[in-house]
Amino acid sequence: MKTSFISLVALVAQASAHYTFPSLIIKGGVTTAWEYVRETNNFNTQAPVTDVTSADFRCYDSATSGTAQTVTVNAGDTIGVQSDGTIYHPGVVNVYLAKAPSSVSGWAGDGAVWFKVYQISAVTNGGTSISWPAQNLAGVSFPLPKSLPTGQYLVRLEAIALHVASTYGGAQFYLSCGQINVQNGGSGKPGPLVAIPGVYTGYEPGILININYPIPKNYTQPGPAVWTG
Ligand SMILES: *[C@@H]1O[C@H](CO)[C@@H](O)[C@H](O)[C@H]1NC(C)=O
Ligand SMILES: [Cu+2]
Repeated sequence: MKTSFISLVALVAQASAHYTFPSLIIKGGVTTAWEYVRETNNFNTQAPVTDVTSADFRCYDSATSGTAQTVTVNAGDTIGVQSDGTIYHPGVVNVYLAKAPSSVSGWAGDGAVWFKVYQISAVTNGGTSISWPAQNLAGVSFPLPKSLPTGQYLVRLEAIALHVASTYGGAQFYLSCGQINVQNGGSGKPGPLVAIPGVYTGYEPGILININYPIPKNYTQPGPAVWTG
């Protein structure tokens, strides 16, 4: 029963070319789907979030139990987030962290608590070409800064698909939140801190954009600067 359901999900994923991000990459290995990542509403439809002001823009888990286990890592480790397929659409990626006051389990992530630790932007060439290094990746790996304070964090990856982003609300956000317990951390002060939702209006030049014509001369990555520790 379970197997046939999973193969049906795989077929639907191929047909619609959407994707979810159900796994973390820990010590180079891909973890079981929804083990350390909060199950998202679209776990069987792969449909994106398009309203950047909605509550689901944070972790997309309003219709699921939103529970997951928490995996222990060290500050300075390279970890990642893995999709159930590939990042099929042209677009960019941002990875945000938020530190829970204590246990991350069941923590909502309210308030201006999120900071960006990684991004994959576009490559422009003065209007002659634009390319998308995140496109077709299956997973996104990134370093946790060595000075990241010890504690429990939500890890939120968003892959912003821009193929139909030329009208408001057209950009598609594929996102999920994992749970990590960071040990051996430092005394860095992560920032700038933003709220999610709240970080975007949807009118940013990197979100409301026609990527096809005219070819953009430049690309402005949405969100705050990356905190590198
Ligand atoms: C390109 O740069 C200009 C000038 O700074 C800016 O107004 C525009 O929004 C940028 N375009 C994109 C797609 O980021
Ligand atoms: Cu899609």
